[in-house]
Order: sequence, then C-alpha cells, then structure tokens
Amino acid sequence: MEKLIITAAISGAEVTKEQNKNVPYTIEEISNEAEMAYKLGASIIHLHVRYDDGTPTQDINRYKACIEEISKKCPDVIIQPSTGGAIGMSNEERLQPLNLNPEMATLDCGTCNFGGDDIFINTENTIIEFAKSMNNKGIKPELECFDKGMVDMALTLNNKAIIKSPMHFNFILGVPGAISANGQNLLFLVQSIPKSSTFTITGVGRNQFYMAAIAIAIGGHVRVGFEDNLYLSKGILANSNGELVEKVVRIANELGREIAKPDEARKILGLL
Ligand code: KMH
Ligand code: ZN
Repeated sequence: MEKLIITAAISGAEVTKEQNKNVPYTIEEISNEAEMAYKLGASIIHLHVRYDDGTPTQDINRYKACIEEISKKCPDVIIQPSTGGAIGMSNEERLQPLNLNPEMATLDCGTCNFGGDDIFINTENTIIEFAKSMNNKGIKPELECFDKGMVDMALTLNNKAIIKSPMHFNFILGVPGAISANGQNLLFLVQSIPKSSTFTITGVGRNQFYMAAIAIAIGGHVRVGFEDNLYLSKGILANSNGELVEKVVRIANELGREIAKPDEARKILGLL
C-alpha cells in the first residue's frame, strides 16, 4: 500500500479558544502548531489564518507572514492554504492566498449547511472561477467534498477539463447538514471516484479517528486537526494538533501503514 499522507488542519476558521484554549490564532501559535504536527508525521499543513484576536481572515499579507514562519520551522512541508475561508466571506477575499502561488490549495465543490444558521456557499460558477484560477497558477486543488453531490460536481468539471486529472479528493464526513460519518457513506464516496484519483478522509468531531482508521485500512490518506476536532478522546481536549497527528501515526503503525514524508507525499499527489 502507498505510504500514508497525514494532513494537519491546525487552525480552521470556525473553532475558538473558548472551545479549546490550544486553538492557535497568532502567527507564532499557528507556526508552532504546524511545527509540532510536522515533526510528529504531518506532511501537509492545511492553513487558515487569523488576526491575533482570533478573527479569521484571508488577508494575503497575513498568509504570507504565516507561511514564511511555517517554512522556517518546517522547511519541506507542503502548505495548503484554504480558499474556503470562513462562512460568509466573499469570493474575492477567499481567493487571495492563491496569489502566493502555493503548491496546493483547497477547492470546495458545493454548497451545504454548516450547523445552526450557517450556509457554506460555493455555486457552480464559484467553483469554476476558483478552479480556473488554480489552473492558471499551476496550483493543485484538493477537492473538498462534504457531500456526494459535490463529488458529482467535481467529476462533471473534470469531464469538461476545468478540473484536471489526476484528482485529489478530501471527503469530509460529519458536518451537521452534510454527509454523516459512517463506513457505508465513506465507501460510497470512495467508490464514486476514478481509480487514478487519490483521496483523504476527514472525520468531523468524535468521528475523527474511526474515519481515519478506515482510511488507513483501505489505502486512503487522513486529515486531522483542530479545524475538524478538538478532542483527543471522549471528553479529553487535545493539548495540540501534534497529539492528534501522533494518534493517527499510532493507528497506522498498528495497521502496518508507513507514514509519507513531504517529498513522498509530493510524489503520491503528482506535485513533483
Ligand atoms: N471554514 C469552512 C466554512 C476549506 O478550507 O476549503 C470551510 C473550509 C473549507 O474550511
Ligand atoms: Zn479549511
């Protein structure tokens, strides 16, 4: 089996220090979390940035400063900025980090409810606009699919050559209002993509580790981190993203799956 790529989604845009005091906001905090996750086995850092008070932003200057700091501490890690940003941001705001020409970025493939009154809006035209912008800059999209219809949208745009092959998907299961996290749904998503694709699995909240275990067992890759889950185990808040990465590494070791270094991840994802 291919080595396991671990993505650490260290900061997110919606979680707060009120929920877990270890959620990083400042550049120092975010880069320290990235360093710990990287040293413990993450080869990709999925990055959202905040102002020091925790307000999420897609400000290009804030991304630039944060990426520079992470790169100093983790010289070869793959940094994957978000183009999802936070709920309610404009497309213009969300697109800013692409101007830093990262190797990868997220491409959200549809609209869904996001708990309470929140709606995460990605119309077909938005997805096309973001995909074309990534194509023009040679940035590999990670196709964020929170539901099966989003996979179908990605496949439709792939048929039109707007999304290029080989595709890399991230299936996120367990957002309230989108596909729920169970083995049947996970396999349904995985079986709907072309064989040439790669995929990562993200289980939200308490689903994080058993979704990860299935992904490891079936040859997928894994994303963990505070963006998706704040707990190390039931009722126990994680002290760091590194602890969440460490737990995935432990599960992978038990199942005999080796962990990819960043350059091995680049090869698997076709970034080299
Ligand atoms: N913050 C979420 C609404 C992404 O990074 O591309 C969306 C998100 C997706 O985090
Ligand atoms: Zn994100």
